[in-house]
Amino acid sequence: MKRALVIGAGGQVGTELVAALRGLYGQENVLATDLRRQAAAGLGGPCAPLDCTDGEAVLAAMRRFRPDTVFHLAALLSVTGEARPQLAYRVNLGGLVNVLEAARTEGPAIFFASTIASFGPSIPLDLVPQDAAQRPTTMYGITKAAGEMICDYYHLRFGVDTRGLRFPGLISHMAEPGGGTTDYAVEAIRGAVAHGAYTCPLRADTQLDMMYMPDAIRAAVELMQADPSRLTHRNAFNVTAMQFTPRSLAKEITRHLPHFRMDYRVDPLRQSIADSWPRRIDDSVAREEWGWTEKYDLAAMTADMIASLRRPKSASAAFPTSV
Ligand code: AKB
Repeated sequence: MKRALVIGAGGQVGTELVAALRGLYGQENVLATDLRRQAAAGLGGPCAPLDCTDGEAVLAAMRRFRPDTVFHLAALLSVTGEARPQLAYRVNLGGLVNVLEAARTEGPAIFFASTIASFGPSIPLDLVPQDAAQRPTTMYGITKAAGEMICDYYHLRFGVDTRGLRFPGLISHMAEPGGGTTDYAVEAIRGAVAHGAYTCPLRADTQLDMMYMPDAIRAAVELMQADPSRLTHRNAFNVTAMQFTPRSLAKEITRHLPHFRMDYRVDPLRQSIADSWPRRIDDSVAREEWGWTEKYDLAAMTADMIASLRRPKSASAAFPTSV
């Protein structure tokens, strides 16, 4: 990888991925694009507005910039996807097909961000294996499960180098998440630092897979750098770093902020989404095929999040420069 195009760069993952890629490959070799012009411009460096549902615009961006790798991150997440299912379908699937079609002629490798939400409640939800049946019940999950298959199709049929990760809930302090069910974890830590309290929309015992953003960024970059001859799977790898419940997260936060209080006002939509997702996925295939390993567990993530949120903004903007 030498030159990367990031689509959906202004989101929670894109913000940190762009910074990491620019640290690795040079500012001028990473083009940040987003539907919202300001979101891409705010990252500094080369940027452009881009709507992934506009196939001609996607093709033109690839022709102009000539990336060898495209990180396709633009998507509506689980809660927003239930509020606007038709839009989620157009952006999450239509946008992906536009990216794959352009890649077919322009040749870059494609990173696809899939999710634990691509699984559904019809399978045992503890230690869900890599190749478990995917029968998601949210529009977000349906678009991501179908997206994985379309990515594999473009690889098998047209030779496009597609690779993807099933991200768990992602926790970060730089850009705020938006529209996800697992966002509660970020909101809880932010709430703890800002006011010592948080009202959680999920039941105290709701266990989900999670990952701290530095691990997620490293996972995406390492997967795209992996030797393709080692990859039996492609779209998409289970990856996880920790599992916790709102109750165990609250307990960990109180080790740093003893007066923190979490109370609960369960949102039925978010709870039903969370109940349809794995309590834990098995990521041993990613560990075997390209050496995935996490660096942050619940304790390390919580300590780093709290320290970063307490630091003045400019000092906390330190990006990883090597993976
Ligand atoms: C969401 O909660 O919708 C996302 C996800 C788990 O993919 N963070």
